[in-house]
Amino acid sequence: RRVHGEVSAKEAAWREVCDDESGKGFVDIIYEKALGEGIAKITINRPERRNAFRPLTVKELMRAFNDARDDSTIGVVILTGKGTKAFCSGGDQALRSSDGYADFDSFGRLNVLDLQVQIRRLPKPVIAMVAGYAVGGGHILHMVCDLTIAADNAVFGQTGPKVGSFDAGYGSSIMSRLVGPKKAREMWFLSRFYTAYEAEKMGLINVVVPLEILEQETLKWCREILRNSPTAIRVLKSALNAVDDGHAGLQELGGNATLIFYGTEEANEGKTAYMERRRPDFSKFPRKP
Ligand code: S0N
Repeated sequence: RRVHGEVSAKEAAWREVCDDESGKGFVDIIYEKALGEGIAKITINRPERRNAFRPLTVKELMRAFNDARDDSTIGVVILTGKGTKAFCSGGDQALRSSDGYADFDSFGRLNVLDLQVQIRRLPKPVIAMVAGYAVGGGHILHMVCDLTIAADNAVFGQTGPKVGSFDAGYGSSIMSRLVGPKKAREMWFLSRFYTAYEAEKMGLINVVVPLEILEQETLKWCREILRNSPTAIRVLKSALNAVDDGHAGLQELGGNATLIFYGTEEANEGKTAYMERRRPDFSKFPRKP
């Protein structure tokens, strides 16, 4: 019998990462990597606004996620909010204008939609680590993450119909997949808030843990994932999203098949023959049943 041993719950040694674009620290987020662990942590850092996001927040989040994707030492990404009061309270309503959210530009935008797609397509698991409120667009962010680990003080819900907004994209379709079409209608139409335990019961999140051990437990989940085959995880993430994401989902899954095929002798024979200006010889490769 193989013994795998307990997964460590020790604290991580976080090292802050600068913004590639400015060469300095980020403004609206904190981006860290756990030394020697393969774990990245991205924290929305606007606690005075319950971690509501503005366009700059989303741009910084996208740069950090992009870095985590490109860094081959990183295998899992944690998305969280600063403090214990909120994971994220959605779009910053003070900056909402008639064409989206505007901070330093004279026009508005809904760039959080690009972030949702980016998380969904990132070929590594993204774990939402939720303390406090995950509401509005913040609730959608946790839903597009692969896993959600919630503290016992977490609160989940949509506010759109109360504040004159809605997410008719992933915010509706993924929710319906997670909790079922009836419960999704309830969540959107009534715009109620739900406790962490109610959310767990309806399949909206994976687990509820005491607030004091939220990060510890999340790190355990990360370390357990990191013991497993990165390629298997990568293909599984795209496979689990493929049907719902339509052509884009199939493209992601298909891209993984190509990536794996490129590592075979058969694929290499095709490329080598082209480079050597000869006809490829695929005769030695079996046509498997
Ligand atoms: C989160 C709530 C329930 C917390 O209540 P609590 O603990 O009583 O704190 P407050 O006193 O209310 O808040 C503390 C301070 O933080 C500010 N603040 C909180 N949330 C926001 C926010 N979202 N925007 C701006 N400021 C916020 C408060 O104003 C307060 O500040 P001070 O101290 O100065 O008074 C509670 O705060 C709450 O209900 N917040 C609002 C939640 C909400 O309605 N969010 C927006 C929902 N909509 C979206 O997120 C849409 C965004 C989106 O993802 C999207 C997707 C698809 C298509 C379009 C969009 C889109 O962008 O519109």
